[in-house]
Amino acid sequence: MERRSFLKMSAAMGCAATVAGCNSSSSDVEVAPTTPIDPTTPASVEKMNWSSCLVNCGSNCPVRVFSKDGVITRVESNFTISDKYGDHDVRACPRGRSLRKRVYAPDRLKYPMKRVGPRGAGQFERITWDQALDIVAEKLQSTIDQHGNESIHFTYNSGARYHFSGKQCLYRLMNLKGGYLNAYGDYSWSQIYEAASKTYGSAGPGWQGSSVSEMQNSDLVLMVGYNPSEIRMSGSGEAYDFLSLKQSKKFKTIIIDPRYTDSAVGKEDQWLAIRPGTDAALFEALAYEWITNNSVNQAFLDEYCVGYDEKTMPAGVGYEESYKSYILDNKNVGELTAGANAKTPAWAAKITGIAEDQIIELARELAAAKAPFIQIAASLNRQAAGENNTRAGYMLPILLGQLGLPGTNCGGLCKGSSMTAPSMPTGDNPVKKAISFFTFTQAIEDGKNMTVLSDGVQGVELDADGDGKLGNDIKAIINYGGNALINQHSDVNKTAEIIGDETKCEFILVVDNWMTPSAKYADILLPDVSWLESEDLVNQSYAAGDTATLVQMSTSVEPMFESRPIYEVCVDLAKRMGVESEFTEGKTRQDWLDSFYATAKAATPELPEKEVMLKQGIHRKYLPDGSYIVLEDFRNDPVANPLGTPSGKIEIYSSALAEKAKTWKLKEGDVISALPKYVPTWEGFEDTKTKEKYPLQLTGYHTKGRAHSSFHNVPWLREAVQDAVWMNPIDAQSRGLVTGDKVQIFNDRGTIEVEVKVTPRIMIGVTALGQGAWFQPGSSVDKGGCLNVLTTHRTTPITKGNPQHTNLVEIRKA
Ligand SMILES: Nc1nc2c(c(=O)[nH]1)N[C@H]1C(S)=C(S)[C@@H](COP(=O)(O)OP(=O)(O)OC[C@H]3O[C@@H](n4cnc5c(=O)[nH]c(N)nc54)[C@H](O)[C@@H]3O)O[C@H]1N2
Ligand SMILES: Nc1nc2c(c(=O)[nH]1)N[C@H]1C(S)=C(S)[C@@H](COP(=O)(O)OP(=O)(O)OC[C@H]3O[C@@H](n4cnc5c(=O)[nH]c(N)nc54)[C@H](O)[C@@H]3O)O[C@H]1N2
Ligand SMILES: [Mo]
Repeated sequence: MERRSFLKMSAAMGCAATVAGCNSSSSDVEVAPTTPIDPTTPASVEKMNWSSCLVNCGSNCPVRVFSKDGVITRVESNFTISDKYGDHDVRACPRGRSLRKRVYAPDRLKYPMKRVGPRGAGQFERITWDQALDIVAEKLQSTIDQHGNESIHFTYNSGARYHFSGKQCLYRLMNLKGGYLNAYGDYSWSQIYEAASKTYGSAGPGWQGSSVSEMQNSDLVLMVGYNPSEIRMSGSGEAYDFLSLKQSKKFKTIIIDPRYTDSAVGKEDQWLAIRPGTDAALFEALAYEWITNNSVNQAFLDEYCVGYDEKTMPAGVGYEESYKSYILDNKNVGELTAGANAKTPAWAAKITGIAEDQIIELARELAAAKAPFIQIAASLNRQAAGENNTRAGYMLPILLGQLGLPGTNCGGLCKGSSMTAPSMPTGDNPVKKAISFFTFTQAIEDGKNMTVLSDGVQGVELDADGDGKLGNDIKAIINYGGNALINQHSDVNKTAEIIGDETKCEFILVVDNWMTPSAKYADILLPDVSWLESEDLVNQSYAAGDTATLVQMSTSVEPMFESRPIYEVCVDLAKRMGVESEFTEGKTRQDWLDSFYATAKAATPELPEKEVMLKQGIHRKYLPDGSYIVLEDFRNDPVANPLGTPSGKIEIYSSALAEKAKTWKLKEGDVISALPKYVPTWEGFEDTKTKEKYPLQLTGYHTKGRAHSSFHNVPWLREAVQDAVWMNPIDAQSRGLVTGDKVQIFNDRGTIEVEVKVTPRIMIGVTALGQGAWFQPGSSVDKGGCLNVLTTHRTTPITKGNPQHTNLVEIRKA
């Protein structure tokens, strides 16, 4: 790069010469931080490009990027249309609006780098692109030759939702080279997928329930852990839909959450504080009330479901294994008397912390509602018994027969509207073996001995004893656009040990924009371009609520320093690895982009020509496919439209799970059950043994100030949203803590230091911390405040997923 433009960019970045990843050049980069831009500067002297905030919050918001002489001056959101709901702008939240700070962050990666110190220490030296790509190609090839394709693994990554030049390019390259070890599931919804597919026959109804718009036809919206105001913040997003519909005052809202969230704060009709991980006990008590008061929808249960009572049990399974018998703890058909272990409101009150009379009242209100809209949020699936929690939640609409009808939801997450924008085709992975995304650390340590029945390995041959082994370890990792190599994965201290050992995983490639905690573990670290330096056509992502969008991104500024788009990097790697023509299919970068645009236009004919889109930036449509009622077809005609379950019906009793319960090898305390059940778990409220040492429950949440770990390096956002652990005044008083105190949160896995926020917005005995702060290695106390120092590698029982909201801790003054 020319020295002049390097200095200009360094100036824009306020580059601190000592920051890792920013230190390779001489001290001539020590310049004053960015001069503030006069907000009255007329736009006419600036250039404006459309771009998009491609973070994983569920919406890819459009942003307008203003620049002058090749330097970004400001970022604004979309305000071109109107504020009328349904015809509204799609305005980015403060994250999207702070993108200038992120592009010019001092820890921006500038050059390809090679590790020189111990792995994880963050010591690198600058190398050329040719040197870097030679090493990467050689390492990948030699790993394939020595250990096989199944020893190469991609860690989970959701940080850059590009369609063209993103992670798909790397998957495509590796598929052309014989593939890699697959991962199934994800940190967001693994246990939901399992719960929904066992109950409804596909994962769809779980992560795609009814659209938010159906709330208009509801009289009671029950939000169990659902917090749109903090997790769906975009201008097109569910928060805006929810609040706009809420203003119509047609429906009552009841929120069940350990925290008094922003979705509540005065707008809710009722907040019921619940202990994390105990929702299933509440659901069972509601079931008890409905069964004993004859308010279950018996006709619906008889016609549409399997396993409620003696009438619909699978062949050979008796009433005593039915849901009704379980709830009543009564083995006699037709009797409503409660056994000693009946799931009564009094029983559930002790577990959940919700008073008995409030549970009874909630049962009454839900039963009386004409069209209850029930959403069981993903936070319940990120608990130690996540699969059972979620299945138990689906029982609410099922027992009431309130699904497939206007204004109702099956318990799933709201379906977002969508318009098609194609992505780089990845091709098929020739390797069929797969591990749960969450067990990659185990597969590095001892993948060879991971099995189907113990560890949920998929796609392997079964031995004579009916089990099958993965048979190999992970030897190389590709980490693109993700921070789950360490920061977003659990038990950071243990993870650091595993990935820090070069004899186990022999090669780690990281591609990112910033010197993140995961980037520090790279052997080769490659600098990607940022969103604002990229051209792409992206859609609304996966959870943009009722407004679908297409956004035409164009490059606002040239790629900074030596950063390069991953598409180009993959072409160069493909050349080195002998698959260039297969990779490019003879197309240029522009050919790909043009063909993607043509495909998008074919799917959405009213999309203007690209020239027009470059100027207007966004094409949007409110409910392009109308309002969606989940399982409507099945409800209308269950014979013509059977579900994908073995019985074709809603499976309250799952024979597939009954079989797994018999055959799978589980850790002590783990439960797989044919019926959805409340399970008292390790490090849950009822784990009295661990509570002797660590008496406080600690749940994570997705904070407004970041998306996961993304945007942690934007000081504006750190100021706007405090990273503090929430604690009830009663718990604080007994520990002598006041708001603003530095505290240490600790358990057997580690200690972190953060501030405390003392607030009645969290229930007694429970604490909560926003996840995603960056781990700061090097001392026994993580001063970065990364929640995952405290979380465990132990998996959920069925999907071997992430129970990251289940933790017991103690807190003391630092
Ligand atoms: N304790 C706890 N842990 C959790 C969760 C929790 O609730 N509690 N939530 C989990 C969930 S649901 C998820 S989805 C995961 C998310 O985990 P990740 O998918 O790892 O998400 P991020 O932390 O946002 O990391 C995204 C990375 O992408 C990088 N990036 C951004 N833009 C670009 C780009 O243009 N190019 C490249 N190459 N890189 C880019 C960012 O710098 C960042 O390092 O975290 C999980 N971890
Ligand atoms: N601002 C922001 N938005 C995001 C993200 C982000 O990082 N930041 N991440 C995005 C991604 S990838 C995902 S997967 C989603 C995650 O979406 P969710 O999984 O729904 O988000 P969480 O914040 O983990 O949990 C939501 C609420 O559940 C509560 N909660 C925790 N445990 C329990 C429990 O056991 N029972 C009940 N009833 N409530 C509980 C928390 O206090 C929190 O208020 O958010 C997306 N949106
Ligand atoms: Mo997620």
